[in-house]
Amino acid sequence: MSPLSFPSPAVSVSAEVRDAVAAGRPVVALETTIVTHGLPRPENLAVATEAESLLRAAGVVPATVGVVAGRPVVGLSGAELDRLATDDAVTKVSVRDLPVALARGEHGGTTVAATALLARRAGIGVFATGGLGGVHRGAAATFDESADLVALAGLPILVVSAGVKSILDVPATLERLETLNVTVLGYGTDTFPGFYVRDAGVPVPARVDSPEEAAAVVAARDALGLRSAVLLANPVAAADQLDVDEHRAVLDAALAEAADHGVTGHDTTPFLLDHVRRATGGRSLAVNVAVYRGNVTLAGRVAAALAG
Ligand code: PSU
Ligand code: MN
Repeated sequence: MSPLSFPSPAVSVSAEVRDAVAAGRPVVALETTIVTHGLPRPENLAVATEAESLLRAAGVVPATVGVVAGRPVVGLSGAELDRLATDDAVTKVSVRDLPVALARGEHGGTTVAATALLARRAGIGVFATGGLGGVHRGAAATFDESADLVALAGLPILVVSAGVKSILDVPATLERLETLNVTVLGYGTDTFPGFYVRDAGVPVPARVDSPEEAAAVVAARDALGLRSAVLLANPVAAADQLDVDEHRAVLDAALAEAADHGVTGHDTTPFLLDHVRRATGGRSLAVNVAVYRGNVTLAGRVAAALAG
């Protein structure tokens, strides 16, 4: 068994989430790096709260995950979510950061990797995010690859994501997902989505066209005893995507400016995303929110299909 999926008593699970998991009712986990580091205030809290409301309206229990004063929580209260969204001293917590955040009593927004780990510990099988982390451009020299990919290799969860942002190396990300035994499904598409745009130009290994088909793949994985994730790649609605030519031009300009300024390492992603946000007059933010809503809604439908 992967060390990532070893049962742990250290996780605080809300009564609502615990009861729903125990009764086999649909539950969807939500991450908080999108709240603490992905979206600006005050949209961050509004988007996180709306995601929970969308799930509740569909009869699904939301389980927002984060670290509050050194406590890993699955099913944050409204007050806890508010605190993560507004406190200035909140760190970005991936799996390697969890021990430090816990030992020091810190607040943390959990990445896909850390959220999936904690959600699995609480028995949750479905998780919605905006964009998964992936392989960075230039990773052959820098080794900069998100821990999200490795985490998904050892956690039997289904993650709904709009692919990965095209600031990453999309073909390399799909190659790594293959190596890591992550089952990748395109939702109503034959090509992997590029977050802001429906099509990143790389084929997906398999396509499903309904929540029930996705749920059947999860059930087959579980019947086999496989411990790896299913990634359900859900493209943004055509009406909501960034204009494809604008997207390409903005991305090229952002990459060129990053190279000009000698931006490297962990500064690269914030630099590129900030450039994209400014260059699109804030439209990238609207796309980000539309992407997230779509993924949360689809995750709720898959969770319902699995529970039913
Ligand atoms: N991609 C996005 N928005 C995000 C993230 C990724 O489009 O907010 C966040 C997610 O929480 C993801 C994390 O798990 O960044 C990946 O960070 P890193 O590449 O440092 O592992
Ligand atoms: Mn990194």
